[in-house]
Amino acid sequence: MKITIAGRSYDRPMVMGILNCTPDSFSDGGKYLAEDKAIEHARAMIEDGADIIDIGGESTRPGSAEVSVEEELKRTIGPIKAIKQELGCLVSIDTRHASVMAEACKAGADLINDINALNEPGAIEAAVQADVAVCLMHMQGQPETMQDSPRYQNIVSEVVNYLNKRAEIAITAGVRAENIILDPGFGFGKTLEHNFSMLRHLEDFHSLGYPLLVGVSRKSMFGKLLNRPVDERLAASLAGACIAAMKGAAILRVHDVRETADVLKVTYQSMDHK
Ligand code: PT1
Repeated sequence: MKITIAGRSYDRPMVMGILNCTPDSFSDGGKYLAEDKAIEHARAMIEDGADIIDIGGESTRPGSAEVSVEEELKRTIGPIKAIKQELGCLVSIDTRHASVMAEACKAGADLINDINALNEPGAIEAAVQADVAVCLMHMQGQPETMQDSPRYQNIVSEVVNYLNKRAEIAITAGVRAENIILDPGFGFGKTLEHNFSMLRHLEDFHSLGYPLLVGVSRKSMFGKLLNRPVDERLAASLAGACIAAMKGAAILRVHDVRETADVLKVTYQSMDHK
């Protein structure tokens, strides 16, 4: 599916490189060192083939506790400005907080990536005001406890219906349909079976007519299936990226940009789309 972000159009799957601006990602050398390292990492990902840099100041992995908005702003706004200025690439802000969305877009962010699908009061208004691309993701529960006992009658139809509802609500409030991207939310309140059902039936998410973003990189769905620690999930993550691309995903959110870019080029070249 053709996708346009900030006036740039793509008909092949895009690579979104993950840039964690959380203190555990960098040694504690103070704000400026952290910012330098963030830019350096972003530059390396662009050289490796990333189309978008996804900047996040709050970990949302299972078990993570919330951080304050002030802290999130401190961690993300500097890097967004610097990366836009120095690298000129597409930048995405990974946040659930309306004020972070607004500040990030003022600083130059081209995409709002919200794991909470614009549910925070003020978030829809921030997205309307910024008029940037916005990714709506499905999550059951909240990161701290979402893996305790995920439950669905029918995982695929429930997630499809939820995303459809959130897209409708956003559009009614003034978000332009062309700006909407949907994400099933792999690992967010889902068991191994739930995650693989969603991957198996990824085509069903196209019925809504929006581009899909998929984030499976290094996730515990692979760790559980293969009994591998997080630093030994590259092959599994690449298989996941290939499958998602073959099933029409528009954006892959990944840690291993260079390897994924190769996989996506081969996958795209082999696909029946031209
Ligand atoms: C995602 C995503 C994200 N994932 C979007 N944004 C994370 N749009 C952060 C595990 O099971 O998939 N889509 N932002 C990271 N979250 C997780 C969740 C990391 C689960 C790891 C797991 O290991």
